[in-house]
Amino acid sequence: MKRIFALLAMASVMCVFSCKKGDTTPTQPEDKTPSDKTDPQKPDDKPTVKLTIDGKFEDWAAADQTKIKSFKNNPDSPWDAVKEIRVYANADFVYFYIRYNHDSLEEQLDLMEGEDGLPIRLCLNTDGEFTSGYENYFLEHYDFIIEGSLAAEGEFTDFDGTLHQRVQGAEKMEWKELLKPGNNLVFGKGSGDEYEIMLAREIFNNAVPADQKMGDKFYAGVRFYDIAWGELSNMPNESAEEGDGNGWGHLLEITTDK
Ligand SMILES: [Ca+2]
Ligand SMILES: [Ca+2]
Repeated sequence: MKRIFALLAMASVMCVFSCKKGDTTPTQPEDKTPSDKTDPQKPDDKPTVKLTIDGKFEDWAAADQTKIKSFKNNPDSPWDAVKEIRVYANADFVYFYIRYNHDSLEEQLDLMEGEDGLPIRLCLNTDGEFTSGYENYFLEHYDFIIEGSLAAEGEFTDFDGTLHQRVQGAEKMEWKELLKPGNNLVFGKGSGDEYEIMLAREIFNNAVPADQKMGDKFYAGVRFYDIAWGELSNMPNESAEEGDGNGWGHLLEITTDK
């Protein structure tokens, strides 16, 4: 008899337990629903773009491409030496990616005998005003160039650059040097046909006039030269059959990812 009471008592405890569980079960999924929804959304809302300047380019391929501005060479432009550029900006840095035409790059590196070579100019307009500044090679004027070389003695080297601003000189417009090489403004590495560069916004903004600091939106293009400073390419570019027929394109509009 005791055993029956014990079994009945156990059964009632189990019933209470399972009934309670049954009562609460319908509310549990509802409780969970909001957190289940927000968790997977978080990474979609704010995916991080992580780029490292190491001469490896898997990071660019893995990044959220909607956050990166890219431009592929227009085959009807006067140039073919550079296939693609990409630009990504976060609150601290601006990253540039360059992919050369393999044959053009090989030719340039082969021609370089004990000489520096493969100069580029990063062209920047940071004030949203496009009529002052330098008027050539892009459809918008730009105020700053960062000039440096991507290769020496036939191989890619680390990138270092001088910063110049287009200003009114005593008699004419001229480029005024704001930062010399070794200033840590830019750094870059390359391998194969590709090269990547990182620009430190704080160093740039400390060097330029207060009304031309790099804000959330700015404009960028890249000019490419051969070892004798002949023009290799301008990116972005456009068909030489359109506009003025010189193949100049619009600077890329870059919005900071924050
Ligand atoms: Ca990298
Ligand atoms: Ca301007």
